[in-house]
Amino acid sequence: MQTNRRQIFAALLAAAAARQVIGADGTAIPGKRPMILHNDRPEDLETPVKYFDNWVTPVDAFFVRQHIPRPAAIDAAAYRLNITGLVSKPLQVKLADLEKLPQHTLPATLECTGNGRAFYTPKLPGIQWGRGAVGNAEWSGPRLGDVLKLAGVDTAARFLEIDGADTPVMQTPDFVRSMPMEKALHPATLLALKMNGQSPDIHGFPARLIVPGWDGTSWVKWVVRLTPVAKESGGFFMNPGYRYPKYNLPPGTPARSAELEVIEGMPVKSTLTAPEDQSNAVLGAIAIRGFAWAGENAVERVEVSTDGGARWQNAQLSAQKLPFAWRLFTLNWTPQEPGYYTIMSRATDTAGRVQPIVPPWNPSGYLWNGIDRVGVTVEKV
Ligand SMILES: Nc1nc2c(c(=O)[nH]1)N[C@H]1C(S)=C(S)[C@@H](COP(=O)(O)O)O[C@H]1N2
Ligand SMILES: [Mo]
Repeated sequence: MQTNRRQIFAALLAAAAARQVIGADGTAIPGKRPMILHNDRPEDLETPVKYFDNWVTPVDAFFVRQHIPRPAAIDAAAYRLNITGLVSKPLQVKLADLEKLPQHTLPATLECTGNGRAFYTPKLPGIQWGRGAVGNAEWSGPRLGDVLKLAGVDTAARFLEIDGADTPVMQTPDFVRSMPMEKALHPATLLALKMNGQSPDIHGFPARLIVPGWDGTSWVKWVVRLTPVAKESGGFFMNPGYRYPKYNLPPGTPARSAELEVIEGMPVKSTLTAPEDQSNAVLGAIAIRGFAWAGENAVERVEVSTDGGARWQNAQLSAQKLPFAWRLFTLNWTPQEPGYYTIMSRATDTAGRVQPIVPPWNPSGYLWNGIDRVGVTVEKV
């Protein structure tokens, strides 16, 4: 016991020196800076907001959500992607075949459906994600439509079922998802082989889906099977998992299954990254920063308030106004007096959707997009 403790302590120190995440058993999670650890096996890692200074979130700072243990290391040469179901000819595609197809690069924001669950009242079970189950990366690979064309999709296929190499354990069933064929064949939907020009690594090596504008649940990692089907797939992660009320429910109430539907697009949302919540600042110029995103739309405007929402002013936005990807915002603020300030941010998208003060309640704590807020104490030195 004593030795074991000492070994774990040594591993902790070594991992801290190497800027890695460590699980409760002292094992390092490869390739990650210190993250907010929700679970270590399988890994659920949240990005601390202080890492969010760039438009592109580095792979070593990107959040991780795994429902079941990630597969044992996949050998690139042995990897096969099975295309089965409603196709002209079932195929086994090699990684080299995917690399031969035209490659496209798309910046897109990936957000876990449960990001912000911790902010719902009443409290909900499930991972208490705060602000950091989201990231923006540049994804490269063939169009999913070009991959499917290799096998030829039947006209009877209305949905695409996707399975990853991770397999069920004990009570947790396999992570299998489906999406309407229209979204699967959309030219922006990719089977990414690269993330920020690197291997996707723990984010689904060698191939993971990019479903721009849709919540993370559809972005299947470690893809090993694509199956065009006639009907939406069943399975735990389609039903009852990842469903959202068709109309708003009173806070704290459950939903009947007939009142729920599959989550597809994401709402408009902004997140403040500076100043840090509950921090102190010196009276003078203070930079307010953050990022905003809007599912399949682009961000049109971000307003910031420094007085608890009484007055709002437009923040400055990064130049690129793209669908699917977030925009950074900044506002230079010079408070005139010391004291405690509540800073808030509110995004509006190109479709006119505005971030609400109170997001609709839902029994699973999905899609939190309430106006963000941080508190800062400004002191005269
Ligand atoms: N094969 C597989 N794909 C998956 C998951 C999973 O558990 N297994 N989790 C999904 C969920 S809910 C999210 S939010 C994203 C997270 O992607 P990341 O770990 O690359 O951040 O992957 C999705 N794809
Ligand atoms: Mo998720």
